[in-house]
Amino acid sequence: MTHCILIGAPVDEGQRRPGCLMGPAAYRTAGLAGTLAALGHGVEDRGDVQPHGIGTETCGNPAVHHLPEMIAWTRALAEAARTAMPDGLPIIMGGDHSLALGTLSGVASHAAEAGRPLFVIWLDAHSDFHTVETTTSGNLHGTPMAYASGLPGFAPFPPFPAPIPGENICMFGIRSVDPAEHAAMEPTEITVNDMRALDEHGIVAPLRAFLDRVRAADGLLHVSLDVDFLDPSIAPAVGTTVPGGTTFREAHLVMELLHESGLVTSLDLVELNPFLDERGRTAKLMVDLVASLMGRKVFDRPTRSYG
Ligand code: 6HN
Ligand code: MN
Ligand code: MN
Ligand code: MN
Repeated sequence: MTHCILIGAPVDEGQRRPGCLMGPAAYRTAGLAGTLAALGHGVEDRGDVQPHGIGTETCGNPAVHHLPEMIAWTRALAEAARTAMPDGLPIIMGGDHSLALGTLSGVASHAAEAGRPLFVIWLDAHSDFHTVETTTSGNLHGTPMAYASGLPGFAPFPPFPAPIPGENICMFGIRSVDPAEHAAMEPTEITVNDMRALDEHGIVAPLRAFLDRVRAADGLLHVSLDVDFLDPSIAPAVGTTVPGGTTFREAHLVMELLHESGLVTSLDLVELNPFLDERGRTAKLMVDLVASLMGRKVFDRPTRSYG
């Protein structure tokens, strides 16, 4: 049994399609807390985080919008994640992916304090490896993985507390990378399992290989699940749909393997835009994926195969 700590992060300022701020309410409406409790877990809902002390910071890239708001969100969410870590498994209900600027900061601070290495699994159509300087959309939800890697180009933000080495980062589902992101990732040791690689090798072998490394290093493992990891045909409630995403079973299988590993120590649920949903189906799918991550089985005894 795990103590699950739900944290609402109604962040909408990292992109331009209003609606992600309704995400936390949609997860509550779709029954996330009850689903976790039914699996035997403890559940505590700490409510929604709010940004405080929004400043007047600016940067040299005119495309960037809502910079002071994002810096305030980053501080507030870093604190919420850092203080939740010793108490259980934080599940951050977003909110767009810029919230990970904060949650990764908080989790990295905690890992440094605990003297354990931090590993990240990034489940996304996108690599989110822009800096404040390179983003052409100006949407800061496209930046958290570069921030957490300690890249320069985040000047108005607080320095990332304990940059995560590329060897400790593994991406799955990738199928949209901008040229500047590609150039920035090129010299790193980040494992990018793009959809081409998953088509050829499947998702199991690369995921198991990474989990083995987390276990060997006694690492903490943060999972960041972007709705657009999933194919838009099963998960329409997202502003940045990209065709050719993971299937229903591929996504559940990732969650089931993560559960069996017993290694996950924090989770972001990001980019759900309930305004774009169809009768709550994407919110419900995301809740069901969390259920698989937290131990719901397709069948509750070993599967027998008949040959
Ligand atoms: N996400 N690379 C594009 C941009 O605008 O920088 C898309 C970013 C998507 C962000 O997946 O959270
Ligand atoms: Mn993302
Ligand atoms: Mn994405
Ligand atoms: Mn390359």
